[in-house]
Amino acid sequence: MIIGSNNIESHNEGLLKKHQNKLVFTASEIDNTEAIIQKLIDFQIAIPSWALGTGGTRFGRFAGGGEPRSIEEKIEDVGLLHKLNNASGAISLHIPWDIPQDYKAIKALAAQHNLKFDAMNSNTFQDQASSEHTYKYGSLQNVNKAVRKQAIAHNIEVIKHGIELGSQSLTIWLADGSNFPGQLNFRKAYQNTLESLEEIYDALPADWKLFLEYKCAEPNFYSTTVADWGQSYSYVKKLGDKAQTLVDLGHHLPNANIEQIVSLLLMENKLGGFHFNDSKYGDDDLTAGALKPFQLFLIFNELVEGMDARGMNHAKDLGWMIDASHNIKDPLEDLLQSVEAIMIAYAQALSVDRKALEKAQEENDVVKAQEILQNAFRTDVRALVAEARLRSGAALNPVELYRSLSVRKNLIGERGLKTLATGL
Ligand code: LRH
Ligand code: MN
Repeated sequence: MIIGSNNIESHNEGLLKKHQNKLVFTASEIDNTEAIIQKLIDFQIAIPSWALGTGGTRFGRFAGGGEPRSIEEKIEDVGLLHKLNNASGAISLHIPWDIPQDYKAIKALAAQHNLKFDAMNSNTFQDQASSEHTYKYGSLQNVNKAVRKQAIAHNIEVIKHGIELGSQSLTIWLADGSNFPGQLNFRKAYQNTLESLEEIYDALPADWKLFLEYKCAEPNFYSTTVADWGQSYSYVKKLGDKAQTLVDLGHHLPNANIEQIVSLLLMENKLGGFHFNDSKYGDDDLTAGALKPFQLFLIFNELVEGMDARGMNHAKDLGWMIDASHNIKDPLEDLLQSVEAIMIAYAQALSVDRKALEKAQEENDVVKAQEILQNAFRTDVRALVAEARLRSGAALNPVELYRSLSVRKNLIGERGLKTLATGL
């Protein structure tokens, strides 16, 4: 299904007056409105290829119909999102769930939808029918050198796919760990993992990055070999400048101060990027900003502060990706909501009066400092996010247009009700 610019224009016409009134009011509340709008226009969030179908849990999966059956249809779906919000300009592939058969054709199709290929994701947490060795007891940590060799070869194969597609980064998430005390020698598991990562690191092209994603638990429930920011940092510090830590918001122990972790990794120039989502209990992979919007704002507040302190380019110098799983919502509507929530948190962080905040902090004026941050969080910046879309040819209200065009009904018409997308 293709959404035409005429669909966007007629949708925006109906909403323009109300939008302009809100924009005028918002601009009267926030100083650097124009600069914020430009930064929002430049900010692109990569969409995970594995989150375009219905996700599930071990207790069940309720497919919604019209799911993409191939990498081509996944690119079309991300193209739909990008047409609606002009803020989803990249797709992040997961191998072997999305092995490109014809690089040239896939690149041409992505270009047709103004999409780039963001980080490639390897998968050494599932056995493939063709696999000689099992990852039951881990991959890069495995006591068996042949298993580690297989996992290293897979990651190098993923890099090769990425080079052909124009990607410039590899995300490694390791399910490796143990379920019971005594099962694993932590020191040997660390050494095996480091040596294996070094072989993968050596296979990286000069202009590539390796993102090492940490996770506190699941699928292992006693120890995880890359369990937190500190362990990931210790690996990427040893690997070299091309290796950095990836922060998946759902991968922390309860009450972890993620914004402080972000601040430190940025200071150490070891923050590679994000997997945005939200959660209340575990790795729930829910819509970004749906449960803890203030935490998402605080994370962007540290990002703006830390990136400006290093003179970094907000749009280009970090990996901005969503990693979510849609068990009960239309995957495309859920992704539109996640992009919106991320844009709102970024705009709020850009509206913080940094000079006044610094002054309050230097004077230990705690109340003043709090008031400055809470004022930014309580300021409605949605008109700025919508204006950025309007100026870049997208829809003022993407979810509303998605529904009024009955996109899901059309996709079911094209693909059928029972289609299942590859992924989790
Ligand atoms: C692990 C994870 C990782 C992906 C997977 C789909 O929980 O966050 O980023 O490989 O989800
Ligand atoms: Mn993730």
